[in-house]
Amino acid sequence: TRFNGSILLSTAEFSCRISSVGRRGVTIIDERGVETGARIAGRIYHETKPVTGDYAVAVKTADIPTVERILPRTGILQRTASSGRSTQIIAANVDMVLIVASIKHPVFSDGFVCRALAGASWKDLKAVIVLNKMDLYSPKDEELKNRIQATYDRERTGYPLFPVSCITGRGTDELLEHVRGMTVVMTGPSGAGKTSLVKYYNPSLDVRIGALNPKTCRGKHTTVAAQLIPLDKNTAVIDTPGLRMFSIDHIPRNDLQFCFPEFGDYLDECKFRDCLHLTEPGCAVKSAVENGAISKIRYRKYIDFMNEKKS
Ligand SMILES: Nc1nc2c(ncn2[C@@H]2O[C@H](COP(=O)(O)OP(=O)(O)OP(=O)(O)O)[C@@H](O)[C@H]2O)c(=O)[nH]1
Ligand SMILES: [Mg+2]
Ligand SMILES: [Zn+2]
Repeated sequence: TRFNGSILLSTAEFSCRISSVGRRGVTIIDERGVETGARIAGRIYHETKPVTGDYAVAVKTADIPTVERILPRTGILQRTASSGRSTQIIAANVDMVLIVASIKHPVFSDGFVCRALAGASWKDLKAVIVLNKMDLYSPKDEELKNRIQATYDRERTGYPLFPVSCITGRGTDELLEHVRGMTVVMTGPSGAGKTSLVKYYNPSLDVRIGALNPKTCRGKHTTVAAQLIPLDKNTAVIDTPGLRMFSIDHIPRNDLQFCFPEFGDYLDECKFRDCLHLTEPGCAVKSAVENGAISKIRYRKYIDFMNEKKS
């Protein structure tokens, strides 16, 4: 036996990372960065179903390796599954979430961005907003751009915003510097350009990029499974399928207020200790919205999400 970091490995075992999960098996990346297909030992499915980003231990067997153990996870990104009945782990062992939206095509959605930010915050993950397709920006988009910048103002929310373009490369160096040394997971609506961004960073990648539906200007759900792509030895990005909605039904109603970082300073100042910042008198959050310290749009989304939740 030998130690690899803190994991005890027998001679036949090696440590690896799950880079994608398919119906029949998974792909793994070993410590030299080589990716291969692997099977999953049957009993693992009863313990921990593997997800993209998992660290694992595999054994070499005659044909392809077998994954025998999934190591404990840190930093998972979850959402409520489309059935609404269970939570789904989108990716494991991530340090940060990149919420990839576009200035247009498809149209920018505050609903998507605010839900995804709340979902990241719920799991204590850092998050950044990537505003893609800036090459399509024209002077008539100025109002929208200013509006987005004001709504997600880093000074208030703590979320950095990176305007980028996969066509001109604008902003991509700054974004890469920001994520270096981490595993980051991308989420966003279909067609926002998540796969285009990884392809920009790694042009030799064999991944599909899909044209938008010309009528709706939305994506066609080109990426169908989460895939981990190493960018350098210590940096990896997980590309995921575009979502119609980043559901946050799994966040308890009373906890949603803590998923809006800019509410933080005001939460203790409300008149009632159990204030949910809806219609209660003496609410410090509402006063902050009225005097402009908290964005009206962010607060409106909070109210919408609260109203959607059955208490
Ligand atoms: N003009 C412009 N088009 C872009 C940019 N980035 C991506 N696109 C286009 O947007 C479309 C969708 O790109 P994808 O990378 O497949 O989008 P995605 O977010 O991965 O979509 P799903 O896999 O369906 O979730 C393609 O036609 C891309 O060429 C950009 O920066 N500027
Ligand atoms: Mg894609
Ligand atoms: Zn309040």
